[in-house]
Amino acid sequence: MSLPFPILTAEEAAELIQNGQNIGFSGFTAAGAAKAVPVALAKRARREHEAGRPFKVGVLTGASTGKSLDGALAEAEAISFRTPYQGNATLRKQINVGNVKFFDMHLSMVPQSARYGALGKINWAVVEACDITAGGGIVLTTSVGASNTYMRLADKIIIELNANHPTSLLGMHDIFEPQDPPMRTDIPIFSASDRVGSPICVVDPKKIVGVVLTNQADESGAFDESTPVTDKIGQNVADFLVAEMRAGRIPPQFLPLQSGVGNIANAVLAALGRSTEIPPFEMYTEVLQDSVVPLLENGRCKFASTCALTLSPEMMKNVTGNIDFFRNRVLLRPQEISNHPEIVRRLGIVSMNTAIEVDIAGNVNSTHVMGKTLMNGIGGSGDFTRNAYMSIFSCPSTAKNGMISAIVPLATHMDHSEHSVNIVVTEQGVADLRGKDPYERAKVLIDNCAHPDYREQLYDYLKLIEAGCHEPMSLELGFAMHRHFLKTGDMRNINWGDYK
Ligand code: 0RQ
Repeated sequence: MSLPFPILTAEEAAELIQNGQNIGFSGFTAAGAAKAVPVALAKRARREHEAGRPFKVGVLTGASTGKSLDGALAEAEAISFRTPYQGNATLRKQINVGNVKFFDMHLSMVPQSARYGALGKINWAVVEACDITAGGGIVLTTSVGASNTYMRLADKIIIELNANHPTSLLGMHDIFEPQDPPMRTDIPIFSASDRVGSPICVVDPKKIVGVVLTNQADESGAFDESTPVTDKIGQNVADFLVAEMRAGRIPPQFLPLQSGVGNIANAVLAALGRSTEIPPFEMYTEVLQDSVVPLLENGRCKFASTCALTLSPEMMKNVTGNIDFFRNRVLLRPQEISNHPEIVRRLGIVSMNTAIEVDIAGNVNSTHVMGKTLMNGIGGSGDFTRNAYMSIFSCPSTAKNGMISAIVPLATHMDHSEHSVNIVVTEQGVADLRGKDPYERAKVLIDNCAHPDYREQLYDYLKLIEAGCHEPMSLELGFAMHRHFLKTGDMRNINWGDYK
């Protein structure tokens, strides 16, 4: 291929980036994440550190990335700040001890915040592509994330041209970036399959300072085997949605689904696919995981609009091996559009995300263990939850071998408030919070979702709440179960009097 751009090695590209600069990387999950340049940049950072010189960069991405990006840069202690969602163990540790500044954002807001200048200057965009034209037409790979915006805003662009992704991905993307107010208009998406943009990102070719040739698969891991608990959660969600359809609260043609990431989300979708009563459905979501590919193949899922194809390497081969089939059934959109509140509300999406803990009023913590330790981030869960037709949160009723209850008196961190959370599902059952006052919600959450080991003590908490309050809230005892865990290593068998 002959291109009017310098072909650089990853090391040469990394040499161009200076200490203190900010980089907008491609990658929404490990799908489509830049791989070669961040590894080279990490090596450079180590060399600089060994020579006694500081070297850190600001890292902006679409969402979490792969081990070659967040992993390599974190291990080299080369990240000054990071936003948004991340999922890397080393980076998480550095964030939690305060070595890396991290601010969590709703994923739909990232491109707009970058445009408004709230994320600082974007010096570089480092973006993976499967094809590039001489005029600066970039065909992205397995995700869009915020790459279109980063490339437009950045002073300079480095493209990782990855031969592992077929150029036939052309046509799977729909790139659209709204104008900023007061020039913003509607986004004319009325069904999951509507196209409103361009199949390529068009960038100023003068900004492309180099192309790095790579050949590397996405670093998306395979999923854990499902467990009886994740299977039961998935089945509970599917049964609930069938009942909603029978009751006429979901129309017979069904509503588009959004699903978060992880093993639980994968199990939920597998259960929905198995359900014979749920008609073939569409997805308007941010991440497409392995479980959806067979559903697309067998027609259970008719169409999927997403921001990323987060597939294990084996499943990715199915897609690339039958690309014409999938190009007609999958659309990859920028996160600003895949997660856009306007469209989520218009399409009447049923959102399905994961909680760390849910309090008895229905507030959800998705991000911080014991209110203090960051897990991953809010991701797109808030974009969808706040605007969905019906928002569902699921999680196992307990964590850490039963020693932590997911249903607690008061959530130690608030990501999704009781005003946005409609349905909570654990392996124990389903709590439908709609139309219920705070005490009714508390009762249905304890009865249907809490593990039997915790039901009595949660009722004891309710009894201790003084009469005449609207919310079942004790300022003294709200976090007593968490304090009991920190003291004894177990939330069970609390003596509430000890914490008064
Ligand atoms: O710990 O890793 O040590 O085993 O949290 O929990 O049950 O394996 O579930 O992988 O789906 O992760 C909410 C973190 C769940 C994730 C969260 C511990 C538990 C385990 C993982 P180990 P599971 P998952 C999509 C949209 C963000 C919100 C969202 C997440 C580990 O789904 O980041 O959905 N969601 N965003 O033991 C202590 C508790 C715990 C707990 C779980 N109450 N206390 N530890 N764990 N509950 C993202 C994007 O937009 C891209």
